[in-house]
Amino acid sequence: MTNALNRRGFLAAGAASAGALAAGSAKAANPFEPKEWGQFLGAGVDDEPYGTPSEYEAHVIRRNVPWLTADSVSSINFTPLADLEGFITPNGLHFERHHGGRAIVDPAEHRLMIHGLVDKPLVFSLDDLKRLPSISRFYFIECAANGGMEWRGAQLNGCQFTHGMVSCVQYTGVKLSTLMEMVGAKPNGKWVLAEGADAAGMNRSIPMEKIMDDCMIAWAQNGEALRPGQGYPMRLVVPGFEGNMWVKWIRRLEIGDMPWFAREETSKYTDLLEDGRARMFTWVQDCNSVITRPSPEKPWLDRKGFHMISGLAWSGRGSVKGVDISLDGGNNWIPADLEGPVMPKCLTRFNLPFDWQGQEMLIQSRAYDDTGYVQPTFAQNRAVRGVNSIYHNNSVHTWHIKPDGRVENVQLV
Ligand SMILES: Nc1nc2c(c(=O)[nH]1)N[C@H]1C(S)=C(S)[C@@H](COP(=O)(O)O)O[C@H]1N2
Ligand SMILES: [Mo]
Repeated sequence: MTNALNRRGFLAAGAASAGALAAGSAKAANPFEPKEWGQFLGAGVDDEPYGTPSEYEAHVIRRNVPWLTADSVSSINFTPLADLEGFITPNGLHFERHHGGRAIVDPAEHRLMIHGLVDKPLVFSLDDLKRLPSISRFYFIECAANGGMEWRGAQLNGCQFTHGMVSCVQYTGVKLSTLMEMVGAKPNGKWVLAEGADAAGMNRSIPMEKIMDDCMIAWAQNGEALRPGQGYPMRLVVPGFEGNMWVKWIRRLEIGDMPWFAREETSKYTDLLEDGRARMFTWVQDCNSVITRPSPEKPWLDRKGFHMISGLAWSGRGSVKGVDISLDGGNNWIPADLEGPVMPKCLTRFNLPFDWQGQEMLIQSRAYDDTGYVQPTFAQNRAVRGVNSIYHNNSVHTWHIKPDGRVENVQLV
């Protein structure tokens, strides 16, 4: 029933499609004809002290949706998932979500204070933190509103907009358990209020259990200092939990015996149900996935034959265990290959070689994690949640592949 290929079949189909390219493309009639760049000396090594992408990659940028928010200061931009390879998000393409704009913080003047139910309140500079034992870990971060526009129906034509509020980098920083040990957090200190130094003064209550488990104060991502948009000089990393709790430009951690819900963002980050009640404390980002190629941005226009169906899966509860692909709107499923390393609370790439002969298809990916949780359909999510939600949409997503190779965002009811 399918044209999914095993490794051997893919090699045969791949060879055929490479041959067809050389013969069929007029532009590349003689690929060995001398080119300008082979005849003149290039720029020297002092030309660009901090490297930037090729000018031919100028379309690979973050984008925002102007009608989504009242202004661009309290707004969001999206990672161009369709153009990325592997599972790491380059720093310049990491999505940004600010409530009060991007703060420019001088690290020499910035401090992190830890106080409240502690034996010894402490104030740390960036240099103080960097002297402590540090770790480097790969984690995804996802805004709770990722996919939120899709609750009532297919909206924007592109996986950048349907799923681009997720990014994944390697963070370097100090474990919060180390800092809690230094200040001597008291046994009745069950909650931690995290507060940012930006104009929004973002703050969230986080259970001490999570803080001690795997939270970090990070000062670097992907090997270099955090970018200003990601909270330079330091941010809170709350692996697997909604992005809103990952306070940027973090300046204060207060330890208390009760949460501060009434005065902070938790009251806003809830999911309004049909009957008017709200679903709260939905901190974990449940298992989710998206096919990034083909997608509206990466249509299969150019040719029939071998293609790679490729995408990203993640789970805030642990590791991605598997991803199944449907080519017929969810009736039949084929297991995709996971591309290692597969790490907990981290993006995982999946691939499925495919021989496309111009057939119309409704393609979907459905991920499951190592807790046994399976990504639900829109119908399953709506049965429990209704359509008033903004947050936490992890429904199985559908791309409609047209006979001419164009790809459209659709929803099946
Ligand atoms: N201080 C501060 N921290 C913040 C925010 C903010 O506006 N101010 N936005 C939060 C939200 S809603 C999200 S989704 C993440 C986004 O992190 P990013 O901009 O690095 O992608 O940061 C969180 N931390
Ligand atoms: Mo967010």
